[in-house]
Amino acid sequence: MFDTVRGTASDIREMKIRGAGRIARAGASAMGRFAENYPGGSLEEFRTDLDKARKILLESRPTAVSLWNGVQACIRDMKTVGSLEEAKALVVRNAEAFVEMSSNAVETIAKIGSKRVQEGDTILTHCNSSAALGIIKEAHAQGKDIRVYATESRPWRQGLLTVKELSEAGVDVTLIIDGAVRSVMKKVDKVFVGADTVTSNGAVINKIGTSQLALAANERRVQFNVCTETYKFSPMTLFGEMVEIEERGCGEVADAETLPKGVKVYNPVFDTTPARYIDAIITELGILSPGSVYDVMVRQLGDSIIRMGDIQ
Ligand code: RI2
Repeated sequence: MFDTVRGTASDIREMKIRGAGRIARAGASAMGRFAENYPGGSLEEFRTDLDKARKILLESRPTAVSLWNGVQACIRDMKTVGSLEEAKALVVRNAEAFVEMSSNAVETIAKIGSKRVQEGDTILTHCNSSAALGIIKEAHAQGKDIRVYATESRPWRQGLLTVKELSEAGVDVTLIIDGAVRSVMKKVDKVFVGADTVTSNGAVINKIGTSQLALAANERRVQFNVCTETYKFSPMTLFGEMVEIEERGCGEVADAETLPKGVKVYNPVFDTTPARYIDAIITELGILSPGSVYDVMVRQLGDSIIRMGDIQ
């Protein structure tokens, strides 16, 4: 019964499915498929099994709140249903609605953010963010003459995906190693990066190294833009929760057998960029300042804000 959900969770854990938006859509779709194929039984049994499916998915990767929001969106209004069939149909509908909303949000961000790109701009991006790349590709499609530097993004080297995607779109793109960021910054007009989670105080958690880009941009007064759907805003942070930064294995960084005995490896996947280094947060709702994230979060939560206090 849980095979498909476990399969998706394992693909997310092993980074076969990656990117904060993609893992959210994959999580929601897995919940939808689970409900659709649920074999039968009572409504109570379904609720229990759905909760188990939800937990399996949420355990796959801890940092990106997009996954949590995508999976949670699928169980919205579950308390209102009176039968198993109604409950299954609701989860399927919720999952489809989330995936559609999420895909539309990325497209809207591309349109809004492209207005921030000007003729002749040199852009720096980090890792592989569909929200950030959507903006760059849209600006290029509008005929703007732009150049892009893309970081390699060790250890997974998602920068190689970025340069492939951008070059296929016809964008002038140059790959740099992560250590070249500060050196290259003198040639850069604007930075566009994605986000895995945005906290209530406007800080952004994104791929390790993002905060170094922000510091180097700040030093040279280069505009630093974060491109993100608002379902990457973390409601838990309103209630004081800290964002867990995922740590992955030593093998991603170095072959343990080739390291001198006793050498340890520390491999954090994300880092935090404080709000003061961020010029704009480009969302599907428009361009926000980091200071307005709190208001958007509260408005989106609406009446459910009281219940959010019960989040474990
Ligand atoms: P989109 C990725 O995380 C990167 O940190 C990227 O900046 C972020 O998700 C947002 O990506 P990972 O899954 O949602 O590669 O914009 O660890 O595609």
